[in-house]
Amino acid sequence: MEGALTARDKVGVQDFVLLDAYTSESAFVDNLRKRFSENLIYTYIGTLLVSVNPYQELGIYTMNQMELYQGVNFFELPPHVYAIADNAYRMMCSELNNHFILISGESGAGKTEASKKILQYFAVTCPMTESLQIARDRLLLSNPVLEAFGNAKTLRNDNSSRFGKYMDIQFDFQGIPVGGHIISYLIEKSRVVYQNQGERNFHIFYQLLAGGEAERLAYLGLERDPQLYKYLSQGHCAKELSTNDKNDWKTVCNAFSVIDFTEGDLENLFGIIASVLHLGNVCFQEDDQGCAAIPDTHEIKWIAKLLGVYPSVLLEALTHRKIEAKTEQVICPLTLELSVYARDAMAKAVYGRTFTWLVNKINSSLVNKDCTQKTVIGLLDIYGFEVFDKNGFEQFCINYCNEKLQQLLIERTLKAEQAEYETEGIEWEPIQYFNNKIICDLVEERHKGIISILDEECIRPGPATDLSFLEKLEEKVGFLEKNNDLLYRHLKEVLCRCQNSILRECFLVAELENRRRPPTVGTQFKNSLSSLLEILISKEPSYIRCIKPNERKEPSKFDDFLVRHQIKYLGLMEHLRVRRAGFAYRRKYEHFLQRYKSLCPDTWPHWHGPPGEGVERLIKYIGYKPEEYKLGKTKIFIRFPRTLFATEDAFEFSKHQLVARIQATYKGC
Ligand code: AD9
Ligand code: MG
Repeated sequence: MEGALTARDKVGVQDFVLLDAYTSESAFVDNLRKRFSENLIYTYIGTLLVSVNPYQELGIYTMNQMELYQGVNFFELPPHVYAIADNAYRMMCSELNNHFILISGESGAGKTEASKKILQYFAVTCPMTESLQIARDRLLLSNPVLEAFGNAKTLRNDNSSRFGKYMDIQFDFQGIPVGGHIISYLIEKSRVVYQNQGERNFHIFYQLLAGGEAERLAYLGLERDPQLYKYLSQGHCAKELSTNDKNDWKTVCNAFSVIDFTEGDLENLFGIIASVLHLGNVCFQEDDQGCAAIPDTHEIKWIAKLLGVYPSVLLEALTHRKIEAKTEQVICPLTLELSVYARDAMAKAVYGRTFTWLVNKINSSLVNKDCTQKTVIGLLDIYGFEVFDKNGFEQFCINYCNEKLQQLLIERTLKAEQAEYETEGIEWEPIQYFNNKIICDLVEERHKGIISILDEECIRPGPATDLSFLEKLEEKVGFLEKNNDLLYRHLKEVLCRCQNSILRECFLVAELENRRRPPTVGTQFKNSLSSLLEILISKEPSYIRCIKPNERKEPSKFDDFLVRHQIKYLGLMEHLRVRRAGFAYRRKYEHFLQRYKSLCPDTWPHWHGPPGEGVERLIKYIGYKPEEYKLGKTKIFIRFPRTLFATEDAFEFSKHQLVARIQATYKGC
């Protein structure tokens, strides 16, 4: 008995529901810290998994571990991301319904790593046929490709996802992964043209330069040194990850070959990547009339070659603007400032749409037409909540998205809890919680929400500035230009008519004919979020909440203040309170019996009656008091953790006794 208690004191409890002082934030932090210092990075709150980034390889993702967690009852083994994956998978197979796993937490907390571990778990443990191996490999290899184009080094994370990702893994009726589908959200295009101090552009640029074959670089007109490119060197850390870049390039190239990219696709794709780099090096000068000119056309020639456009046409489009009058078109020269704006807008549009093309291309390789009956597990790895000293439009969108998902969790958790008590026939008292719906409304409400006001400012005649927007909001944010995201028509025409086949798919001529203003970025984002929520609402949820232990990306450092802050805004205390409001613990009769049957002579070694009855006998024997528990239709509900503790200790004790007895028997032999 003593031994078990000491162990608990040292390593904490593996489910917060078992914390005695469950309302205390300090006890919560203490428990996480204790476990973290023992390299136990996972802890449950009921069925929700809390994960603390260890910033080191812990050897907990081995084949042995994967085998261990297969088909095992959730609470039988220490908490693990594999248990979450396995549980969703088993439920999907037995109930033939769809699931999703929502992974949240701030930037650098370990979301992307968790999602990769889950995908690997399915790839390794699910049944497989030879013909479907390629589907599995493509699912796995879509990751390095999307990370190369969508991730970047930021101050918070060396491999920060700069897009949101929802991935459906599709399974056939035998539980074999047969295909998938990816939806991406709002890639951070502004990074293509500008990076903060200490940050980089998207990995792919550096990978191409570090790892690309000499002939390829020569063909693209590129030099190896990233410092030579303006779009790569503003953060002053272009060379920092260069060894990884070289290796990652190989991984990405291998992935491309498995995901069905032709040599032609790659030529076009890297033609685009290279032309973005050339574009960044296009320099403008002001002529006598105050108009922009491009004195050195070296870069223009390379872009023209790579994209298949006439150099003179491109040059004109970068320095002039077409204005449509009623009957004629007038071509006006641009000022230096506007030319720089046009150049950067082109780079962002080209990169952003190429990223969407890439996702579509991967999706077409993940389609499985032969399999009609499919269930899915969706993995949502969205960019984490982030706050910088200076926050822009991106942070606004990212954080809004996190608020929406938090709202989903609150509603689903409470709903699920209530529904469970109802179906099990147990009474329950609803509890108070902070519903962040008001925050979401503030952003998205029609006419009054921030996005509506922002849109109004963007379309209003007369000079709309961040200032006039500010006056309306009376707050210090601003982001008209990013919301508008305008690419001058002149440049759009060039891109629609270029020879690069990827860009021709991305910029359709029909777009030129459509005179209506496209929806703003904020509105598009709001709409795509609401369709994401529709996707999620129809599925059974599992949650992983990731926590970042320190700001320095270091192993074994646990910053109490930082962790406490995350616990707060992730709503973990509330989640725990909800879980504990009625009954701290619940377990299916079969599972409860299976674990503790050795404690009662009536149920040990075999119980032959209905499991509910077996549990009744068992708890009577070990002496549960009536106020300590309730029996539902299929589950036992235990009100206080100490009750389960006592049972658990008794179980440990009986196990030790059993082992001692066996050892004594063998000694005698
Ligand atoms: V962001 O919102 O995309 O900026 P994430 O996705 O939450 O962020 P990520 O998964 O990329 O963070 O983790 C950051 C880094 O922490 C990884 O590159 C690893 O170096 C490290 N990490 C995260 N999880 C683990 C883990 N389970 N084991 C070991 C880890 N290292
Ligand atoms: Mg990530």
